[in-house]
Amino acid sequence: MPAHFTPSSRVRRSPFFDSTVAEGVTSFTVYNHMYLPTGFGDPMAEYWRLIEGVSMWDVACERQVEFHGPDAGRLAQILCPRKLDAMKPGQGWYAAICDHNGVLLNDPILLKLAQDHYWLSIADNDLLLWVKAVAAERSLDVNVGEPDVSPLAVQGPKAMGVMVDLFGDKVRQMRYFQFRETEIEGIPILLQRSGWSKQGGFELYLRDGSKGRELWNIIREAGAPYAIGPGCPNGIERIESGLLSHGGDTDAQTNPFEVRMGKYVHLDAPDDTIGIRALRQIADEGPKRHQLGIVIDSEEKLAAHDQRSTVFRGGEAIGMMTANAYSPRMQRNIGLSLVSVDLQPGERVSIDLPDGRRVAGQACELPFL
Ligand code: THG
Repeated sequence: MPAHFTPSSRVRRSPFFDSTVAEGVTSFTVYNHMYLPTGFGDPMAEYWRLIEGVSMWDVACERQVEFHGPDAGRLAQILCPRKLDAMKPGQGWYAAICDHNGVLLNDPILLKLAQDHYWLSIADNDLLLWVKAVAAERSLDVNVGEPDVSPLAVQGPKAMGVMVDLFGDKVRQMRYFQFRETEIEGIPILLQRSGWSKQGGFELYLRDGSKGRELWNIIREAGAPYAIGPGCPNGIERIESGLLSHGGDTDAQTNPFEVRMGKYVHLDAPDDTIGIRALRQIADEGPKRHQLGIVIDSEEKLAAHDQRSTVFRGGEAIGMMTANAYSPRMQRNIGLSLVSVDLQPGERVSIDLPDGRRVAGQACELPFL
């Protein structure tokens, strides 16, 4: 019998879990101690649904770290090495949260709900512990915790049609990462123009975990005229688009400059921002690695990997490929890599894939598409 996952209360189920099972989910990973669907049995249909249609994803594992209180704004600025003075309620900003050495800890979206109220919509690690410790050690007057919030993503070129039908024309005016607190058939949600794809779309942050099935069905029904179907954060599209997967594309030494997040780091952020001194020094000396794409020579469709493999130039190990997949739009096998700055776009490399195959390829700038 094949091995299987042992259910445990330590791995949390999303409010949309039962709905994804009813939709025929075939695989999960664990992200932020929660089950995250990774497939519904037809990877190509799921890919094209995202590229040409509209797809709905259980991304409740994008858990929220909430802080509320008189010092919430100060805490946000201490945590995020990006100048937040101009941030207004209703905005979301991408943030490179770093440790004191400038190592990237998480790449959340910071949401400002009010002057004294923020959420961090986090990537995979226990940022809540960090935020609690920082708030306490800096003696800040804030409450830090996790609210009852579960994002559901609606992604793809037809997502706008579904959202206009549900919420009216005003959603067209929403800028990227902008959000509104609203409701749908009495279910409280926060609606944001966002999502981990470059195909456009929205995320509905459900604010009542008992209403997961109801919300899923409302979106399913509203999306029916657009042939909406289930999907999940798509490993192929995100490589094509160069979207960062923290913990996958990064390691325990990665700083934001290495993974194309330099534009979200403001070196003139206040001196008491965690990591800012180290980041100034790294910026001054220049990062030692950078993130490049790799186009693999093979025209045959290779297996996708979400695991690292070593990249060589000549006989010399020069970094790692962190994910690869076959791109149906490019009709090429492509990968993301974190490699020495010695390696420049256009140079030839070889890669030892996790399945033991050795392939050759060429480095290139990101994104691919
Ligand atoms: N949505 C929400 N929470 C999340 C994610 C999300 N938490 C986990 C993870 N994803 C956080 N990481 C990212 C990474 C990239 C983006 C969003 C969250 C993203 N990046 C665009 C880019 O890089 O081109 C745009 C950045 C910008 O314009 O500022 O969208 O997806 N709720």
